[in-house]
Amino acid sequence: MDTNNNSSDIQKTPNAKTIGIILAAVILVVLAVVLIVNSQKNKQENPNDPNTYQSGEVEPGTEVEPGLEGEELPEKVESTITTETGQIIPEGSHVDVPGANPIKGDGVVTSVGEVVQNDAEPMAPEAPQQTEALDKESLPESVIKLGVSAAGFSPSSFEVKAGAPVSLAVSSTDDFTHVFLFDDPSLSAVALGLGPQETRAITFNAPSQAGEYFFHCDVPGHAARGETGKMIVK
Ligand SMILES: [Cu+2]
Repeated sequence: MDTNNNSSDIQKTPNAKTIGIILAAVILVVLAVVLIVNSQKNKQENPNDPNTYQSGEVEPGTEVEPGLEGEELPEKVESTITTETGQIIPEGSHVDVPGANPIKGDGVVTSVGEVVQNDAEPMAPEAPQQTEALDKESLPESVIKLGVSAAGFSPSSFEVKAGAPVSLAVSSTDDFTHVFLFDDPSLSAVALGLGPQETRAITFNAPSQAGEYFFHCDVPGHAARGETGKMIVK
């Protein structure tokens, strides 16, 4: 009998040990899970923590505080609108001709709202942009329209108001390529390259200085045969 009791005691002891080990393991697993859940919660609660910050987007309506001087500022985000033709322009501006520069207030600006530079490299982002080829019949009344052919510019002069926005369209009226260009380097970016029978337009700020600004066709030989004219700034 004793031996039987003893043998059952011997069997019980290892069972209790095993249960203890399992319990300890379970507690460790629960602790680990609690730690992981806590660290996840921390990430969600502190999105500004540089270690957990993931999105570079600024929520609409969030005001971006200007940084201290010398600190790199986030790129200025200008509010934009989209025109009927799908052109993205600064809010509060409009275009005279689709594809030309927007006019905001009383000045011509770039697509990001900066004042356009008449003396920039032609086609540089800060330069007034020539439009794609367009239908000259679709141009509004307010646009100044010139034709150019081997016979010269027609009309060969036009008037603008000093400092005011000007939309100018030039058409090739023969079967040749022509290039509209001002003589004065201060207007080097106000240029149009035209294929045969093509019309393109450009919107720019007239010079603030009154006077006569001569232009010509820059295709070799064309100015010499009379493709010249002048813009009168008043
Ligand atoms: Cu020409």
